[in-house]
Amino acid sequence: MAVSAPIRNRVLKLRAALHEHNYRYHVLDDPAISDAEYDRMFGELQHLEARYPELISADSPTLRAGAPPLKQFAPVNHKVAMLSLSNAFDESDVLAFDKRIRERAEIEEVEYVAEPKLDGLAVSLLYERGVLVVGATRGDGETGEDVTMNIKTIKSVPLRLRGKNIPEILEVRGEVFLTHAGFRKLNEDQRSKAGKLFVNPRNAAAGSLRQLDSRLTAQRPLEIFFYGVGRVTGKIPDTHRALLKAFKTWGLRVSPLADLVVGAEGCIEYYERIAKIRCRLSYDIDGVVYKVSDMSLQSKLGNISRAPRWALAHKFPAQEESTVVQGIEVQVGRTGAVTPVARLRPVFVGGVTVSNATLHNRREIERLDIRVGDTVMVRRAGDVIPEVVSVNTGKRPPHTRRFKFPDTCPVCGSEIVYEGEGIVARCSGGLYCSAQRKESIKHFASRRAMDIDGLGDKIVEQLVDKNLVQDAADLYSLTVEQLVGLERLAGKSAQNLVQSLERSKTTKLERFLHALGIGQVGETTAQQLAAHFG
Ligand code: 5U1
Repeated sequence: MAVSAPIRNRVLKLRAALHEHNYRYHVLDDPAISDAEYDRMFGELQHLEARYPELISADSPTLRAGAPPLKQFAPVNHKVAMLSLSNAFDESDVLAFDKRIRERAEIEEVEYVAEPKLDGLAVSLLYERGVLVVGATRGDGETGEDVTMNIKTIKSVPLRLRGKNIPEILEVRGEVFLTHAGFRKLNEDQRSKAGKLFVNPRNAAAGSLRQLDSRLTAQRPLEIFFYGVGRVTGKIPDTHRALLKAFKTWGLRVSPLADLVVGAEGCIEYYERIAKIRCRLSYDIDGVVYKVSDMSLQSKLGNISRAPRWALAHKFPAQEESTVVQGIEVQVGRTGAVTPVARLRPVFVGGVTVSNATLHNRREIERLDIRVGDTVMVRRAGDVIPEVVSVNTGKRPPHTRRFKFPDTCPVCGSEIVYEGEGIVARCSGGLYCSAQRKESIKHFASRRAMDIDGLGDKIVEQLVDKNLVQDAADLYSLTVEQLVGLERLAGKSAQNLVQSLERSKTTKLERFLHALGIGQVGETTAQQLAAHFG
């Protein structure tokens, strides 16, 4: 029996509404309804399509839930090769790139579109008359894999384009990625079901996109930004900048950080601007990309081997590098927290030389099964403390031993107790433990607390080791005579330190409260207490 007109209309209405809300949520970042309302409409459409399968269409939002597993991915031949990018590692490479273009084009100044280079997975999406028909991985650039069902589960991928002037055949290219939060959530889910943990967001995105069962991909919080075109029949805008604008109106999400810059100078300024905010972005980037904006100039410049002459990836210093673990120790903090630390063969990563990396806690050591002698991947992102992200067990030397977390504090010998479901280890020695005493005095003297000029970490350590101070209060009885004997405190410096200590007595109540290091009283609480009690 034919499906009645009201039901057919209801299905069409639900589909149109879900497309619209998806666009508003993922592309405009301006949702108009609650998640619960969206889920209700989605459920209703799923129910109607299950009841009336003849109403299912290739662009139905219900496809985002995934489909039964495939046996293997079919190959997809990229009619226009998916090129890679030439790399620049310093400013001279960028100057040379801009110079080459100016000379070839015989122009004085070039406009570029600059945008972050996502550390994800390049994909190609083919739209025919506005409907998504094929989604493919890059593969070797000539032939990729057909991951259409998986691509359709990505909520920010439009299944049907919107707006005007859409070319009949439009192949768009972009990068699939996971945000840091998405990556963490995915690994938490994996851990809770004892599944394999992913090393980084890029690997997790790649693993998710290459799932034969798209219902699993649907559960992975994959995202996408679009940045270019492949095969196109019909007219597209004549600058890259206008193309990205058109993408947005068609429902294709583009990086909100894409910008027009002029000349090599503009490119380098952009690089520095993005490098500054890189650590605050919610996803990984490994550089920025510059593209000549004028499309006719792009065609004129053409390609050189596998990369276009009109584009350049300007890379950031690597945030991950491999090195060897030379030791594993535990450190005792101000509150007694015992943190395992890997001592590393020094390695240049994230722009600095790193020789220590945190191993966070006992559970992390168990997860990594890190051992002395292991080759590990170290990550340093922004100002975050360097950490070990993975162990290459294939390179493990023979006769290594599992690290055993100590039962007693390596500094004072007190028992180590466990909190937070046995994950957080704490030395029970309190101020009996010289490590805790040293750290609490360092905190007391620190810039945001009492701000005692000249009382550096090395001096605090000597003061405690030589029993000249037991706690912060003792600092105020120190004399120049006692101090001059210490390393790094010759003559005038000892006098200056005594003066700094004297000066620190006139401070704000909130600083003093913060300096005491009372549990749960951080800077903000200290300010509130001071404001309340005056
Ligand atoms: N942001 C961005 N990433 N990325 C990667 N743009 C960009 N362009 C690429 C690649 C491989 O290729 C161009 C040749 C389109």
